[in-house]
Amino acid sequence: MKTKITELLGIEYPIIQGGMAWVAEYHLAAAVSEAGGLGIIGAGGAPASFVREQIQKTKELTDKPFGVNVMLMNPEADEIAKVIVEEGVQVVTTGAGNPGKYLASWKEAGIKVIPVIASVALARMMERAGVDAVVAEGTESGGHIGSATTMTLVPQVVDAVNIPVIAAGGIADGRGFAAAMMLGAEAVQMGTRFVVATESIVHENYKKKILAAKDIDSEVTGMTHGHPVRQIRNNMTREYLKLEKAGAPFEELEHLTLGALRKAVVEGDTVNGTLMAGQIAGMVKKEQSCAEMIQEIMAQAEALLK
Ligand code: TUI
Repeated sequence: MKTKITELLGIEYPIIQGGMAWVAEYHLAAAVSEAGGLGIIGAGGAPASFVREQIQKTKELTDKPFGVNVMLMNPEADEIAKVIVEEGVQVVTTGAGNPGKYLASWKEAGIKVIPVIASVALARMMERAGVDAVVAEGTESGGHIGSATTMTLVPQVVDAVNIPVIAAGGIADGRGFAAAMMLGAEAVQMGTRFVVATESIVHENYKKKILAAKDIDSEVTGMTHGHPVRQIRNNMTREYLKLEKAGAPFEELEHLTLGALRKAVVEGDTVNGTLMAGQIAGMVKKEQSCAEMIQEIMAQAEALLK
């Protein structure tokens, strides 16, 4: 399927893998790119040296284009921005902030820059700053989120900008893909479904929680201090929300989340770990290879779009 995004990025299918912190490491990124989508390494909160290693390992596994996601709250974001240029990465996505200060150096290096945005205002600002496309991410997504739904955000962003728009949030099969195209998107970005991919290094316990999740099993923590994060309900979210309701200061809550995503992904702690996942987790029912997922989604979408 040809779209403005497959043309821009030189990929076969308009499916992009979300740059999920801890989860989106080189095995997953390489597998998605090899399957014809765009794999992305999620820099998350990692140091720049780790991101460089991840890029080099991805290059060993695939000759196809792949990207790096820069989580802009990372204290080493400046160094990571440089590593991306030095390593000749072809595509950058950004999250949790405004990437304005890095755009000039990335564009000069010929990198395709695609910020993840959660509002029309930021999409417009990014277009004026010269980015190549935007990911419009709805509140159905896992992790750090905005407040607009995918259904409302995508068409409003499509109307507001002339650059291609990639839809994210609540998409995990061919129906969601086709719906995104109807809203004017040129591609989709998926996270939650790829968390349970065979090639995903996420702990089995975490994968099982996604596979067992129902439609209303996620919770949003951190709403009161401006960093809302969607994750599967567990002891962690219950404790967090109790403290948040009681007016606990940001520092105390931050202490609680500190390292909790790593705990879930690496150690498989589903009780006190942060199980980031989108609302579509309720529909993700089987572990498959990235290639199987992409083929299945494309076949279903193509049949529907006909
Ligand atoms: O970034 C994401 N999702 C993420 S980042 C992440 S790591 C993390 N862990 C714990 C706490 C916080 C983060 C987990 N999931 N998605 C892209 C995204 N960006 N969603 C929303 C935004 C966003 C929000 C505000 C982008 C820009 C923005 O404002 C920018 C500004 O300064 O105006």
